[in-house]
Amino acid sequence: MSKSIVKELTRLGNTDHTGLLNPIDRPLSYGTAGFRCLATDLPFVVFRVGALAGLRARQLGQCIGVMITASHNPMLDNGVKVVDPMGEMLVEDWEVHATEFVNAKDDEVAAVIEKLEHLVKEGQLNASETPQGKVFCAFDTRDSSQYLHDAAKKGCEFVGTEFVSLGLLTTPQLHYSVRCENDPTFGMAGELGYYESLSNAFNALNKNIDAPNYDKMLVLDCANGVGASKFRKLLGRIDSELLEVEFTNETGSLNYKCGADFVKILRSFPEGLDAAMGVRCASFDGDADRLVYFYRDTNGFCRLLDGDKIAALIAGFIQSEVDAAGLTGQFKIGAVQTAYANGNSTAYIRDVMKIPVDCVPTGVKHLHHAAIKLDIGIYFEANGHGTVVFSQLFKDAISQGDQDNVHLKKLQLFTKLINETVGDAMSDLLVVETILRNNNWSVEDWDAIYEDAPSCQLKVEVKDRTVVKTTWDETECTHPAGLQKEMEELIIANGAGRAFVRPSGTEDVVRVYTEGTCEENAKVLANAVAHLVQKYCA
Ligand code: G16
Repeated sequence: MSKSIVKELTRLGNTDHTGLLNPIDRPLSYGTAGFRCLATDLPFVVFRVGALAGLRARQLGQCIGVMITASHNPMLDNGVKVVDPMGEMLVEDWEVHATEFVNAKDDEVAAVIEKLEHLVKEGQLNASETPQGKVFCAFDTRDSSQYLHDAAKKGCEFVGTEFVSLGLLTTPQLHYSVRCENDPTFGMAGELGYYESLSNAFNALNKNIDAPNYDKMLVLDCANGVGASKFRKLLGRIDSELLEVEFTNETGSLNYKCGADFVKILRSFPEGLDAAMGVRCASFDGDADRLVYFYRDTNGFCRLLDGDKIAALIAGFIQSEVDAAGLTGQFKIGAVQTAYANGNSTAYIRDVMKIPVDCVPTGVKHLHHAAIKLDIGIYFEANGHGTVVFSQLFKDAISQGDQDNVHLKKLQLFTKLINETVGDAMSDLLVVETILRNNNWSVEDWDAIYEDAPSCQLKVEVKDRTVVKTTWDETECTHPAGLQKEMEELIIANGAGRAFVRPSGTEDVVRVYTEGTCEENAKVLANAVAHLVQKYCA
């Protein structure tokens, strides 16, 4: 950890890490990614979140996770989020408690803790024995992460709950471990269990498949994040006849000019990666919960295969395996996207593949909730964050069916290969590679399943991004009044397309997304909308 950051954190967060006192004069809110801001603002926040997680663990008598990361954000940011017992995001009413706890003035903290202790007691009344609960905590490679981990430990111990440090992990590895700890049928908690389960499933799904169009060589941009060392460990358990990886961006500046977010937004190659034509490349983000693919086309341009294309690839594979296994029509299969999904991906999945598509607000918790209503719920955000979830009904059917049916077997292995708890770049990468080999596809074959509608994404810096408000599904802007109307006039003047804006939950910006008749047209529209945002937010 760099000495200056420790010094600064210590100054702001008390020497013993407790940071109980709130030195911030602006409200913080538990959003899609938990609390996220400059690391120097976080010690007291993480201390309180550690305490909150400890109370939640005791309320349920189960293991709860605390992840310290700011994902794709720059090195100087950090964040903290809580993982609920099944590896899912924190339940909504506890998000409200978290916001209240963190914003409590110094003289209000005791009352908030008392209220939460009351919830713990209520939880314990409903339990047959007094549950203890524990907290698993992990962190990413940021300079501030270890320090903040210590603050979480102090907070958790402050409320008397056992704290177990899992050290440096990817975010999805922590989600997976929490789930396994509470539900051992899911797998073995911890890094080793994770590697075993994924590599066994991958090796079994890929062996003895003759796929001349599939090239086992992949170039991987690790965003200089935690995914680099963790994917090396996972790869060490994978048959080298099946997959070879050239690693780039392993130890440089975190997320700087590289990583999934950089490649997705700029649609260009990350720094440090110069791929030859047609070579399959992939990018993780800083905490390895997002994945995008890309390659250099015959014109030398970077072609992006984002979360939408990954979703379409997975949906096609699952649908054909379900049909081949003789299960057609027996289970509800669906895809879940957000308003950011490329219009042509939605049309392809819904109209060509005939798989229903649901649209929900940004944030993995919204996608996850919609997906678990299905037997096979495929959810992906365009930014590369997504996974597949299966109902118990479906899992029982594939495990109790005819074990000589190779397609049932494949589906069983697939449920082990994908990390159902949350979007996971390492697991999703192995899923994509498996499907490409099974389909005997090159990256160009995959890219050709549909053509993306020309689109553009921009970030607009404004004084206060929270003045921008949208409808539930984020497709229309409700505030500031007049902005939506002027945007619609711009779309008409532009000749075609769509446009929407929303405040980011992880960065101090308003995001603009447009689609148009061609790249230039989408870009012109995006720039015009960005000017409108600046005007209305001035
Ligand atoms: C987090 C959430 C993602 C969501 C993203 C949105 O991503 O986990 O589900 O898509 O925030 O960010 P924004 O609101 O800035 O567009 P991550 O990868 O940063 O944890």
